Amino acid sequence: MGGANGATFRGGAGVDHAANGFDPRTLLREFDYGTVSTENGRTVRDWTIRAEDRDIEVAPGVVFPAWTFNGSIPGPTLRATAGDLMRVRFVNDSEHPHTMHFHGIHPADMDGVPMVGRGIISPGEEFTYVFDAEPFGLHLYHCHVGPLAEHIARGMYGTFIVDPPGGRPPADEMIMVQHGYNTTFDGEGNQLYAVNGIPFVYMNDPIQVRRGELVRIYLVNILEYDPINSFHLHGNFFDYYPTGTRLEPSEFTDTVIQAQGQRGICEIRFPYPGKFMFHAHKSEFADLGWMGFFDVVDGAES
Ligand SMILES: [Cu+2]
Repeated sequence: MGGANGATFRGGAGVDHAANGFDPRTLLREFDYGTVSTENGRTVRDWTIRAEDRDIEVAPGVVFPAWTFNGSIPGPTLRATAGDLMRVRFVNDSEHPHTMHFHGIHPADMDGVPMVGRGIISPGEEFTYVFDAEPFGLHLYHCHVGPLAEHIARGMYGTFIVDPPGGRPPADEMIMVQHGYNTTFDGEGNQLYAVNGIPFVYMNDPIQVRRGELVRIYLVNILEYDPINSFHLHGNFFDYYPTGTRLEPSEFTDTVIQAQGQRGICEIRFPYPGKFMFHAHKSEFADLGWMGFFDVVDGAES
């Protein structure tokens, strides 16, 4: 491929998802509600998350020595309802010290940072983080061990969604975690950019959505070394709910900018069928992996 399409792998070969042990096409719509039980009349959700060192093929032939939560980049999307008790057992099966630091509202000793509460979880050790699911919205979790930039850039992040009481209107829901790979390990920018683990994956396999159906994207920026990222949608506009902690949108737009750690919810309906591109509006990030397509199709509601 060349000419206007560029000498690039964006429309070419993919990576071996099976060998990687995770598939961004599945991860897109995968929400982990945990093991549910009731204690004293209250809903309790339990998860076990393992830190694992893993070699991941991030582009054809490019293997990145990642540090992960449960073997995938990003880690699993945990999901609860406001007021639930969240109990996350963290097992460090990595050769490096790590923590799980959760955003949201919780006591200091559950913050997952060095020298507070249980602090650093050494290789072979474990700790269970327990906290209330609040406030409702979209939140990050990530490792908080120094050098922090490297622990994050290696892949140690994920999201958790706290649904409002009564939930949100029915929609085709998906998670998009914006991130990158500093494959030279010089801490100077990134060589690859992606959403949900693999550059260009939704170019090679467009995300199929239904015409007229509400699409809800949980959008997060955890890109390291480059502080600002963005999401731009072609041929359409969407409602934007910063952090997802209010039920009224703050903006009707086709582009949102997120600094590192920022997140929000985008709600879209596609009036026209066909392929619609989405990408970082920083063109360099798009050219290096952060771009994809929605494929809007007519069809019966499932
Ligand atoms: Cu770490």
